[in-house]
Amino acid sequence: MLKIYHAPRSRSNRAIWLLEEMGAPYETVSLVLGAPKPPEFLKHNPAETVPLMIDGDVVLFESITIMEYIAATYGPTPLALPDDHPNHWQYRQMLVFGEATLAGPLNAIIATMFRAPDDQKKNFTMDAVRTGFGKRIGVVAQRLDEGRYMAGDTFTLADISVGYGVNLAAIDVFELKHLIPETVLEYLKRVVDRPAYQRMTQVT
Ligand SMILES: N[C@@H](CCC(=O)N[C@@H](CS)C(=O)NCC(=O)O)C(=O)O
Repeated sequence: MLKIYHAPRSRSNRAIWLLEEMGAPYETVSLVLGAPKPPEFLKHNPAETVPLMIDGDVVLFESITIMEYIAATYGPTPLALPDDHPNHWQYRQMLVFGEATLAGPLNAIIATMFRAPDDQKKNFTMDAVRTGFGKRIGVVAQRLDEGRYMAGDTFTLADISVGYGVNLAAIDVFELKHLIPETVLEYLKRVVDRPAYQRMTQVT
């Protein structure tokens, strides 16, 4: 059975959220972020980042690729827009954007806040990431001028990708929430209210 190495609130949420949306079978191995990883995990992902997925011979450790694999292997699903869909390229772009441009840079804020010495917690990188986030969230707001979701009026993998990033940024301690436009906060509520998201939050 498809196995996800999962730490609650980490990017493994994306994989489990999608599996719950699709009703596909899976099992999890619980991890704690920041704690030592088991040897079989390190063998497959020396970067030590979560998630890791193992499905037979297929081993993947990028959350967006894991979602694409799940949709392709356990679909078809309307959550993945096919190549000939008019919104396909917008869908693909926002799927990548959610991690590469939106959530990825937030790792610098998390590491600095929780791991930097006190005299290094306020630095150029923190300011640069915050300023960058303020611009990048504008892309999400612009998409919502065009439709209810990131690739039109239907919920797709791109919303799991971007929704995870917005939800992470909205955690009060990161001091980014004030940069998120009201329309994006309403969008966030729409996506996290989904029953599959709620079931995902119960997975430990
Ligand atoms: N691009 C990767 C990023 C993975 C990532 O940064 N995961 C975080 C948890 S959400 C992590 O493992 N952080 C610990 C670390 O970087 O050492 C993905 O989307 O899967």
